[in-house]
Amino acid sequence: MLEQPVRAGFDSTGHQTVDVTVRGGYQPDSIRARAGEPLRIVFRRQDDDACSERVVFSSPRLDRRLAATGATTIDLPAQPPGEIRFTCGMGRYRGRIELFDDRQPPVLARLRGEASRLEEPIGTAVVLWICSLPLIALIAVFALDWSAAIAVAGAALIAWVAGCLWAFRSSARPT
Ligand SMILES: [Cu+2]
Repeated sequence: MLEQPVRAGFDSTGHQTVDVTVRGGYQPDSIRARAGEPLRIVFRRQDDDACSERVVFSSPRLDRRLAATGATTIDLPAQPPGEIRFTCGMGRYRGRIELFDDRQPPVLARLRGEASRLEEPIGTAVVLWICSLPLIALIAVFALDWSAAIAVAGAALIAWVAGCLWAFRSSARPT
């Protein structure tokens, strides 16, 4: 039975940390924490059930005795994104830690930002180009042959895109 995940916080010294009460189970039993940073878990026993005596982590493989009174601090080294499970010695108390990565690969993030920046001017340019096609067709009928008309249409598309990129860039305000 899993509760809503509890997000690990940061203590005054900058350690990623979370408190877990041990009483008939782990509270919270579902934790979200940032991958790639050490995680400090402070267990506090509030019962003397045999299940509260030990805590076993799946990865890194750790088996620790919990002090009968007061707090037991367990420091997990930085881990890649994924899931860590922790249980009592016989697997009756259960908890899980979800390690998430909140950083995007920089190249991907930059490409995405660039794409969303270009979307508007290029969309506008294509609409303007389609609107100008009848005019180009009209000119083609009277003055040019069809291969020349296609070249003119291509040049018009390039001109619209360049013009819109320039117009949007010069109107964009720095934020
Ligand atoms: Cu147990």
